[in-house]
Amino acid sequence: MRLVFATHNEHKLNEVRNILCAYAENNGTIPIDLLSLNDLNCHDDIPENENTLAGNARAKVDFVYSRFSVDCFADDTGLEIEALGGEPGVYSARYAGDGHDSLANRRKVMDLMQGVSNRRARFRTVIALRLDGNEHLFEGVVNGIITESERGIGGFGYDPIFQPDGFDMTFAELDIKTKNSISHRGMAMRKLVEYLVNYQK
Ligand code: ITT
Repeated sequence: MRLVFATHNEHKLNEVRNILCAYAENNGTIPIDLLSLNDLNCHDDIPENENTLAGNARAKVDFVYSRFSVDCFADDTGLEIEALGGEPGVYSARYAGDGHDSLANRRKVMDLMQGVSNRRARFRTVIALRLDGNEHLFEGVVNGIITESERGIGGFGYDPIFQPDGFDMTFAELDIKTKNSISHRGMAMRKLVEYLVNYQK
C-alpha cells in the first residue's frame, strides 16, 4: 500500500522509516510503501492552526489530500509537562516563538522548570491517516521526566531534556532503535501498521 508521510521534519521521516524496518525484521513484510513530501515535490508550508494534536494531524493530511489526492498520514506531537499545565503541548514546535528553533524551545522549558520539583512529563503523538476517503486517528504516549540539564546529541527537538521512565538516559542518549521501541511515535506507528495489516477495502 502506497502512503505519503505528510511531514517536512526529516528526523520524523527517519524514525518512521526505522520503525517500518524494525516491523519488517520481526514480521517479514512491510505493509507500507512509504513516500515523502519530497517525492511529491511538495515544499509548501502546511498550516497547523488547530488547538489540539488531533486537529493539527488532520489538518496536515487534509492539506496534502486536497493538493495531491493521495492516501497519506501525518504526525502531530507535543511535549506535555505536568508542572506547566500540559505546555508546551500543541505549541511544542513554536514554544519560544515562530519558527522551529529547537534549542530556543528547550531553553524556554529549562528556564520555566528551574527549581520546579515536579518534573513529570510525557510525549504524545497523534497520527491521522487518510485512506480511501476515510480518516482514522492513532495515539502513542511515553511518560518520563524533564532532566535538570541537557544530555546527549542524538534525536531531535526536546530529546536532550526528556528521560523516559525505566531508563537513566535521555532520548538523545539512547540509540534510535531503543527510542523507537518505547516512544510515543513508535507506539502510534505500530497501531497504524496493525490497522493497515488488517485493513480490507
Ligand atoms: P511536521 O509538522 O512537518 O511533521 P514539525 O517539526 O512541525 O514537523 P510538530 O508540529 O509535530 O512537528 O512539532 C512538534 C515539536 O515537538 C517540534 O518542535 C519537534 O522538534 C518536537 N518533537 C516532535 N517529536 C519529537 C520527538 O520524538 N522528540 C523530541 N522532540 C520532538
